[in-house]
Amino acid sequence: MEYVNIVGNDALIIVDVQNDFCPGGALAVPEGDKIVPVINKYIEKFVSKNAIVVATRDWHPKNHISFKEYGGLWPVHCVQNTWGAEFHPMLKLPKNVIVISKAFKPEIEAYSGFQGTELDKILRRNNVRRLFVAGLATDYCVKATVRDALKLGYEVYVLVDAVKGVNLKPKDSEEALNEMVNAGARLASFNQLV
Ligand code: VGL
Ligand code: ZN
Repeated sequence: MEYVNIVGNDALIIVDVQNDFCPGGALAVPEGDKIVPVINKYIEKFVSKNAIVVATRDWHPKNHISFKEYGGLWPVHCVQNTWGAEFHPMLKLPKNVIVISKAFKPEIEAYSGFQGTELDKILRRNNVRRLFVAGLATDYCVKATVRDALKLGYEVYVLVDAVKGVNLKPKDSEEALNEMVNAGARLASFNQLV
């Protein structure tokens, strides 16, 4: 097993761990909340190394294009300043977490945390080269974020024990992980990080 030593300019990217993507929410990922305690362990590890913690959030206006009534695929979810858009209550984000809101314009869908945001600029400013990606959903926003990160030149680790997928089709998450690896991502789990 390959070990990965976390250092101060590494970044943990927590994708969309919001109420609406967890059981009880409008677009629940099955068992989406099960990853929360695992992500909390990663947060502790990254904080202990003085590394960077980023949390992205889906942050839609009420009339967002991704909603069914506006021609999109999804039920209304993650509407700005509602309970559904809040981070899961058990997620222990550190005080200095960097929150990145995305897909906040009515006409623009953004699965990736990089699309239409300052994420790349902020990471560059902090000399970040390696990203460790956790969160929801493996087959949508996690995949899109990882693919953009690789295109932008980051080294990317997908934290396989800290992601969960929607699986509209049963194998979507598995295929998403394969696609990410084929695009250059590495897979890692908690016991590999030191
Ligand atoms: C997401 C569907 C719609 C995600 C966001 O965070 O994966 N999925 N909006
Ligand atoms: Zn969305």
